[in-house]
Amino acid sequence: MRLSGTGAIAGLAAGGAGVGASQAIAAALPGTTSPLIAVANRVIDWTPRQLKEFAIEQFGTNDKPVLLASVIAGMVIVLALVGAMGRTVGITALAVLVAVAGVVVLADRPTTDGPILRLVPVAVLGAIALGSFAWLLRAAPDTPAPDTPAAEAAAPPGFDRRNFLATVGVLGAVAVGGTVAGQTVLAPGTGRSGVRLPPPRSPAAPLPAGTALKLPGLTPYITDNRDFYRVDTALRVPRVAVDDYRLRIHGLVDAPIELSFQDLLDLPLIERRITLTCVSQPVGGPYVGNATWIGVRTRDLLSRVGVGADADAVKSTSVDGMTIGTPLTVLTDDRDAMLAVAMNGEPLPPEHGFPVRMVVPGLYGYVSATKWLTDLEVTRFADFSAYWTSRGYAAQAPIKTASRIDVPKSFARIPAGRTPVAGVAWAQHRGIERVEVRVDRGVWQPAQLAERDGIDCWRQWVWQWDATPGNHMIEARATDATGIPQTEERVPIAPDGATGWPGVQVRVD
Ligand SMILES: Nc1nc2c(c(=O)[nH]1)N[C@H]1C(S)=C(S)[C@@H](COP(=O)(O)O)O[C@H]1N2
Ligand SMILES: [Mo]
Repeated sequence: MRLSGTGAIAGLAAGGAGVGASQAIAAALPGTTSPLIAVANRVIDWTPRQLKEFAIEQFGTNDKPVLLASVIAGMVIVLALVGAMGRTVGITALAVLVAVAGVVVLADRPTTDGPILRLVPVAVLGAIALGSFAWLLRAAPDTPAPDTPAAEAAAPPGFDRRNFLATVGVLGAVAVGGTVAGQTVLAPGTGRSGVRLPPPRSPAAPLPAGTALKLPGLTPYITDNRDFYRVDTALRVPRVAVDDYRLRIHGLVDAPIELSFQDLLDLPLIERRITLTCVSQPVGGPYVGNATWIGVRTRDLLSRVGVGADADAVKSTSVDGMTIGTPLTVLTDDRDAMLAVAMNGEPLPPEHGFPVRMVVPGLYGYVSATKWLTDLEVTRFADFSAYWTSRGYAAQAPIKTASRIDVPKSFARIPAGRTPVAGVAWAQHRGIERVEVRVDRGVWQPAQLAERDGIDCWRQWVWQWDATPGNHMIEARATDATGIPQTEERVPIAPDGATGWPGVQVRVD
């Protein structure tokens, strides 16, 4: 088959306009689903775990833009190819693609809305893409006959190049305009700026003096919201309107309840500093942060619904369909696990779970920190498999004792003489008791620890080193307050968290 450049342009413009229009409609009409996002979600779900881990490691918080860009690049290639196959084949192939997108939309992560409404954007996409493609190529022959002169093949009789390009221009404007409008003016409001947080009934203990060593390059003791790591599978940050927010608590309980956002704010609020860590944190990695959270104790909520005797887990679900399994014990003991509504003094930022997320001291995020939370089901571990558990991760995952060297940076060049080696160490809900440092596999030296601020938070540490010229390897190891050391053994992040001593290589002049 000969491929036609005119057809490729027509396919791209027609498909692009369809996608742009569908993006605008999906944003403007609540309850509808964007086909582009549904397809990209499917790509995330089907991506093998190792590739996801690779993406998180390579792109970190930028893994979503990278994925979306790949999906769009793939779409551009497919549309151009489909168009290049000419009018008849192209129309058929486009129709098949639109039908597949429709199936993907229907199979997308759960929403409460009916199938007809959800299919509106993909239906509009199909109508625009097929209609404008057929219109653009109305005068072009399917495939130029092999003996057609080149000039004639490019511009067959009846084909008006100027008209063609003008139509392509209009379609391009729909593609870009629709996508941008869907992302901006048409995006629904969440009511976040109107949220008034009541003062917590049980405020956090005052921050002890000396929790922060104030060394240049050392991670701040409290992580700013905008610097806080972000890890999730949400391609687009879910936008939950506070007024529509409902939290269901049900399952093996005496009396299921449904609460609005205001209902939660009206309950006694607690304020606590808690360090979160991702299981994807490689040794020395960035996926750990410390914040002040305000929320409702899960213990209060669970005692209100009355938990059945045979339950041992809570399965939480987010608006974007993430499922997370958490042991009932950690949600009902005295560790102050909470449904958080505020982070560092403001309503949760959208990326960190607005309006409500779970925060549990001592457990990795994937088994505890459900963002955009809407459903708590009291159940048994034997009766369900949560998102990451189905992908080879452990069902239960307490945070392992760990430390990180922030200063000096790896491969730094530093002058000889006295120089600080410093970092953070964490072992949430057990507390950090000791950090040691060694140079070139020499004797372990005790580091000085910053003031302790409860066992649920990380601790900064520093060790003064008399650096001598040459290349050196600095390592650190922490020990928690129960005596569990950070092990030297290197294990990967799956199934329940990486271990190993962090090390930095430096050159002293
Ligand atoms: N809805 C939802 N909640 C989620 C996740 C997710 O993918 N979706 N990821 C979890 C993981 S793996 C971690 S480590 C924490 C990260 O929280 P943060 O992004 O606020 O740092 O959120 C948890 N909650
Ligand atoms: Mo995580």
